[in-house]
Amino acid sequence: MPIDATRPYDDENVFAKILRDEIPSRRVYEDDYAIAFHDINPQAPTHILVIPRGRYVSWDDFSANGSDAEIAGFVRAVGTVARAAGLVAPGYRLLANTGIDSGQEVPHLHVHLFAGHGLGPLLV
Ligand code: D5M
Repeated sequence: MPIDATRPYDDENVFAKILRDEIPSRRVYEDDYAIAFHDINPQAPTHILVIPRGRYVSWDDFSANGSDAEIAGFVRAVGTVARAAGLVAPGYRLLANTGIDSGQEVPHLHVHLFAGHGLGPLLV
């Protein structure tokens, strides 16, 4: 069920639990601002999710209310994950579903990092 990007933060959402290590994930990266882990239902040969450590529902919430340090740290983390995975030369795609019409399901900001042969044209 898609979520409303303007709702308040829910500390029981699945990514909050992953951040607290209450449920397992296949982590590939972590620093002071972000963690990254493999998507449980991959839509591409490589499908990694990068999330901020802070309590932000969506891209909208984060871009409006995140500190400059959090925003810079998160953006750098996304790039670091892609570089560490060797994805810069072959290429990759980033996506941040935001709110109901996008189909966002988990109410903690996440950037999808897709890579691998055959991503195809961007579909909207
Ligand atoms: O994407 C939410 C994404 O989150 C979707 O691709 C599945 C993924 N997901 C959901 N639960 C988990 C766990 N436990 N581990 C890893 N990945 C998970 P959205 O943009 O909200 O539609």
